[in-house]
Amino acid sequence: MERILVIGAAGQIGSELTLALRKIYGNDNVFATDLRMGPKELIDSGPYYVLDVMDDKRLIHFVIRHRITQIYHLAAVLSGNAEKLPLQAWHINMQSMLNILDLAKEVEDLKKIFWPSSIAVFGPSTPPYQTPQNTVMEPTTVYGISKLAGERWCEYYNLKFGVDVRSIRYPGLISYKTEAGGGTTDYAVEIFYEAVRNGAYECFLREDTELPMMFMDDAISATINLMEAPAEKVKIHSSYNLEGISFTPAQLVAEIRKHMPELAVTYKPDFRQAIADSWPKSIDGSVAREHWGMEVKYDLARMTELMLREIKSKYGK
Ligand code: NAD
Ligand code: AKB
Repeated sequence: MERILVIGAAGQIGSELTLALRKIYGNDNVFATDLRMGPKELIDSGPYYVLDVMDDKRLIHFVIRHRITQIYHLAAVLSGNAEKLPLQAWHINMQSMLNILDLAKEVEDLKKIFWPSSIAVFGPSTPPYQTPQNTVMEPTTVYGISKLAGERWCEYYNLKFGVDVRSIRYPGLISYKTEAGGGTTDYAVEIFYEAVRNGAYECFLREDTELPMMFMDDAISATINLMEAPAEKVKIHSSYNLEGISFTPAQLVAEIRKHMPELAVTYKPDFRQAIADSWPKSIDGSVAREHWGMEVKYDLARMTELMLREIKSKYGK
């Protein structure tokens, strides 16, 4: 029987992934943890604990006491916030993952780790269109440097100690359950909330900034498929490229205006523009498709329609 620990469960991905895992493995077998209290649905549906992943002693006790067999480690400082406090972000992002990889090496029951990487591992010298699985990786953000170093550590622990660690380079994720925080792709979530709440949005990226994105349901399915794939199919233990949809703010605005023609948008690029400019515009996910059958169900039109419907219903509109 699997007993799963989700770290960073109150965040944008964790709040949805935890519920999806509880559906598969049973509510009582999926332990949600975070530095802060999470959404009600998460607390009411299964075990929820406040736990700091940096507290390695408490972490090891928790894993042993609850006989944890898999960890999804989602706690991190994202790209925009990391640029404000680079050394703190480096420390949190690196030390937390090393605590967990080391735990997996030592604790016999702990069989599998999921750790997310990002398109931020790529940099300005990477081919920007259909960025391949293996290519030049010279990130210029502290977040990207921490993700690239993290990928190298994952592969190292797999090669040296046989740790079964699996990873995906998520693009920008778009979802309606929990608002995004601290990232560069967050504009593509914020715009839906502001469109519904105020009918207007000031975008912090230029209108022609193309970035790789994905709807959360596709990302959750990919994550669970990768974690459930037979070991022989998972041939990469650094991280897999994930191909979703690519669009610019202007293209997203045009799609939203098909439903809300009155939406007013202005553009005021800030420090996150330089981060976005250093990232790829689209990703080649053929290796993930070939190895473990990655699939994408949501295109821009389907995602936009669903985001607006769900956020409107959240605000009773
Ligand atoms: P998020 O910021 O929404 O959630 C992270 C959660 O971690 C928060 O709830 C936070 O309270 C918690 N946390 C922070 N420090 C902690 C600590 N010391 N101990 C325990 N919990 C702590 O982030 P997210 O968007 O859900 O991203 C999750 C992971 O996926 C991160 O590693 C991120 O880099 C990666 N990722 C996310 C995206 C995206 O678009 N959301 C894209 C690429 C990669
Ligand atoms: C961010 O913008 O920092 C994240 C990411 C793509 O890693 N959404």
